[in-house]
Parts: sequence; C-alpha cells; structure tokens
Amino acid sequence: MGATRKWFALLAALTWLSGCSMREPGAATVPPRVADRASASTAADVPVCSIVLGGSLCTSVPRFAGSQVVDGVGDEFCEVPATVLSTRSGVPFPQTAQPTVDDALTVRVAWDDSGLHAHFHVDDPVLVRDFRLDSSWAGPDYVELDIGGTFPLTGFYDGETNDAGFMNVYFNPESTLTPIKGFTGPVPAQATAGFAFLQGTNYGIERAPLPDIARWAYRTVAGGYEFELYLPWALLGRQTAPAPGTTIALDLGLGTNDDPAYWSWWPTTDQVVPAGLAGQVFLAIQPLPAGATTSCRPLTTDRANPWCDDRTWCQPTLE
Ligand SMILES: [Ca+2]
Ligand SMILES: [Ca+2]
Repeated sequence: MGATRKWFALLAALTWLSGCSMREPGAATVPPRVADRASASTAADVPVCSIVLGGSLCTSVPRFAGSQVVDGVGDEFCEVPATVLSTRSGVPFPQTAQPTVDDALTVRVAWDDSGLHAHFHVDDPVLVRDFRLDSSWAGPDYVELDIGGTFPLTGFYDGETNDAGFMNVYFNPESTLTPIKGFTGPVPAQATAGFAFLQGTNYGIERAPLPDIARWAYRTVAGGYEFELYLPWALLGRQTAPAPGTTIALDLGLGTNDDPAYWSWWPTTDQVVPAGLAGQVFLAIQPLPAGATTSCRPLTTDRANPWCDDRTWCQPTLE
C-alpha cells in the first residue's frame, strides 16, 4: 500500500505540468490577507510545477525570490529545493523504534527580508483530527515546524523568557473521522503555536492560534494534505531582517495515524494503536551539549524532545 502510494506520488511529480514562470527577485512583500485561512479545496488539487528535491533544512534555508499568496497552493515554491521527512527514515523519538507506517512530509522553506515562507505537502492516506480538549493541538496527524530567528540555542522553549523568538508551530489537517454519532462533516484544519514552560518540577504547555501577523492556509489534496505558511521576522524576535549567512534554529516533526477505525475505541475502551499504522519522526534530535541536563522535566537527558528543548534542533544558515 505504502510503496504503491509512493510510486504514484513519484509518478505524479514527474508528470506535473511545469506551470512555473521565472520571477525577478523582488523586494520583500507581506502576503495578502485575502487568502488567509483558505478553506480546504480538492477542486484546486492541480499540481502546478515539479517539486525540486535536494533541499537540506538542517544546513541551509534558501532565499525566497517570489511573491507569496497564502492559499495552500505551492506555486511560489517551484524553485525552492524540497526537504523530505518520511516516517521510515526520519529521527524517531529516543528509545522508540523506527515507525513502519509509510507517510512523508515534503517541505519547502525559504526566507526574505519580510520573513519565512513555507509550504508543506504530506502524503497521508487517512486524515485523523483528534479534537478532544487539550489533545487537539498536535495529533494524531500533524506537522510541526520549530523555528527560531536567533542563535545560539538556549534549552527550554517558552517563547518568551528564556528564548524569545523561538516558536513551535503545529498544523493539524481536517478529518472526516469523528466520534460524534451522526456527524459526518469535516473537522476543520487548525494551526497553533505551542509554548512549553517550567512549572515546579514538571513542565506545562500552552497553545494558542497563530498571531494574526502570521498567515496560514490549508487544503486537502489527493493522498494527503497541504499547508502554507508565512511567518514575519517580527514574530521570531527580530526587529530587522537577518543578513545572509545568519544561523537560525529549525526543526521539523511529522506525526501520523492511518487507522480508519481510529475512533472505534471512543469513549468506552482504551485506545490501541494498531502496529504499522502510526508513528512520529523529526528532522533532527541533536545530542545535548556535554554535561547538559534536559529542561524537558521530568524527562531524562536522552529523551529530550524538540518541542521543549531547542538545543536538539538543526542550525541552518540563511543563504
Ligand atoms: Ca501559495
Ligand atoms: Ca494519518
């Protein structure tokens, strides 16, 4: 199933129409608000250009040379090399096995004097939105973008006191799977920012919708879903744009559950994840500095998690 789907994805990529036109590098512009939070659309699921592979978000973030319309369609990113994070080759959470479920995130991130521009395509055949109370911010299907406009990394992520300018952004796709009897409509997609903070001997988590100066859009596409994002530098703790060559902090996460009977356990039985149908991976979980203790209390050092300790992230430079 997974291999077949990947083959079709490759075939589709090879046969995509080349709808991109070369663009003159222009001054940075803030994406228009009109397309903000665009609703899901399968009708618009028409590939617009071939995806160029070979990106490496752990080492570099290319310059963005277009004008972004935040509508979920990635036609502004035709010339941005894509980084692929798959569940079978990404970095699993420490002390857990490599997932066998076969889903993949293809992401294109670029920057200009205005901010970060990104497009996320996920091959995911079964979309599950878990919207129960505080579980609603990350999963079971999600894309995580950890991004910081400053360097060096500081450890515990709280987005304010310790490391202003760092941000964990979470995207959840829509889902037609729901535990509500008689309700068959889609549960809408969402984008949130998560903030972890020290709280006694443990940590707490707050999450909130992305601030209005950011832009995001979602669409369901054949075999998965897509998000598009714009984050201004101001939201990443910078008053002015960084210079080329600047090092920032960045990480990616991908989570998935492909069980079409996901909600069958609700509400009377324990949740059981069938083997081979779920997993989560990251682009990086870097070793902590020698002698460092993780601030992801009460987790131990070898279980530091990218969403609470930014020292585990990549440190790419802006090209
Ligand atoms: Ca777009
Ligand atoms: Ca899924």
